[in-house]
Amino acid sequence: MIKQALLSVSDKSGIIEFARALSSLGVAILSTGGTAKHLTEAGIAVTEVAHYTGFPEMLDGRVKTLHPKIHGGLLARRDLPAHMASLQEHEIGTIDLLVVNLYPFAQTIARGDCTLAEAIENIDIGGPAMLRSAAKNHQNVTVIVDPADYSIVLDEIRAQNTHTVSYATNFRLAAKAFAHTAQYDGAITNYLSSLGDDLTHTTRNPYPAVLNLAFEKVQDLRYGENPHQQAAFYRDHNPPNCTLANYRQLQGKELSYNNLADADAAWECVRSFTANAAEAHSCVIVKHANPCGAALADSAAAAYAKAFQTDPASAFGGIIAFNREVDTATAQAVLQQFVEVLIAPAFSEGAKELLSAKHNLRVLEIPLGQTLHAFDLKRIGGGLLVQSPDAKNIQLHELHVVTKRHPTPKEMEDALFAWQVAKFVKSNTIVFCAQRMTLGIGAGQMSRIDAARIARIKAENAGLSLAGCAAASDAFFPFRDGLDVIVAAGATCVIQPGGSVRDDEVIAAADEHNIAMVFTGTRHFRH
Ligand code: 93A
Repeated sequence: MIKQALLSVSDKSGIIEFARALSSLGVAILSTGGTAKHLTEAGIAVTEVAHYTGFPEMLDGRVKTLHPKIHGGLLARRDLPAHMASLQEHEIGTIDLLVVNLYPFAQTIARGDCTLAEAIENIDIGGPAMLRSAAKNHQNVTVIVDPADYSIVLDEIRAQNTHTVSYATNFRLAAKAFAHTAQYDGAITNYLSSLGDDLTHTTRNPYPAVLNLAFEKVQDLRYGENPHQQAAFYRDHNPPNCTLANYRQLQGKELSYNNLADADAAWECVRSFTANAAEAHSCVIVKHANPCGAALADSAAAAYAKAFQTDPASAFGGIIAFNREVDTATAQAVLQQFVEVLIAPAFSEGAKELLSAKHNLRVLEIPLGQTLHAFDLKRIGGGLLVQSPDAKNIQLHELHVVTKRHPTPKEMEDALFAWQVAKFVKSNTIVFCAQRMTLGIGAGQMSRIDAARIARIKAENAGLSLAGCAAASDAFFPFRDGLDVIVAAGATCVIQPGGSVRDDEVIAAADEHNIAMVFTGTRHFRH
């Protein structure tokens, strides 16, 4: 039951009408200096908090409501006799409704001429403390931060002759109050960190506060994708330890923006093989965010040799990732080429020694594991797109052979390998594979048929035969033309999601060519 309310607002819009309505319902009103004056002038009876606590507002208003009589009244659990006895012992009344909105920090710093001292004075301390007390005790207390909620709460109080607000409303308002204080602290964090580490406050950090709420800044980077762009690396507060953000750099030059982005693409792809083939060594070479070679083999060196064969020209200056320890033989092979970054869960002592001769080469150690980060974020103009990561790994029982001819076990193995790599290639994607290695990768094309043509050209350039190989397509074929190119190149088995309105046409084409085709029912667009 709402018997006593505390009103302390910087934004005074609607407060007179709300207070008058509360008063007429018999609710006693406590209020801080400015709010009390505003209400008294409107003829509403209020008790000043200073009078109520017996303490004057102090330190230029820095201490107004920070008192046990206020926080005791907000925090006491009405269902616990011990809490109620404490209130009684200290002559503290319950506060059942709290209305607070905070010092206008964001508006203050938005003024171009705002000084640091002014900004600091506009950091509200007592307001957020009360909001948090009331919101924590939402079982018993109604908390309002937004004038838009005045009428909702009033309607509820009036509707119940017990003068109560429902638990559902209290809960919703509590969440809103915590969101309000979190945003408020975010704005303060943003402002203070924007002043930089330099205590003369002459440099500015260009990155917004919201980043500090969800992430922590690891470092500023020399530049972004291009030298005229500013950049920094932020990581999750608790990133899964098998993700890139947990790299340990053993040697080499400072990592750049593009190094980090490409290293992530390589690491995510290479570690994805571990779940399916626990014993195999996988190697992935990435250039400009796309794999340009991927392979599985019985040793790291063999996996590297196969991955490198796919596209030696593109592998120049690439990022190379392994899912197993890099040994001396592998280090020796890798050092034959120009490599930007080398990543593995471990490096043998011999490998470390060899690699150290190339002191510019960046070598990263990351623990192996399967955990994914919680969300993918992508900036768009004026907003943000959020999605769960593409964690789908196809299970054998989900595969559906749609052609008259079934894949041979070898074709099926090649197809599944191709499918796994395709997931990590930018769309539109066609990947040719055989013998657990990529033979040609067509990445990032606007049309699927061109992705197929490019994958074929890549294989030809590398002198690799596509006869009898498998091909994966990250999404369905809208027409049979893409499939025709793939079959003409030599593939005898195709794996793709299916789901096109022209699936029948595409399946008929596959039957006409006497190849095997498997539908996964899952698409792996990657943009
Ligand atoms: O300076 S404070 O952080 N110290 C306090 O104890 C305190 N209590 C409430 N600011 C405090 N407030 C804030 O005063 C409220 O959050 C509200 O924004 C403002 C209302 O002051 P007035 O009623 O004097 O206009």
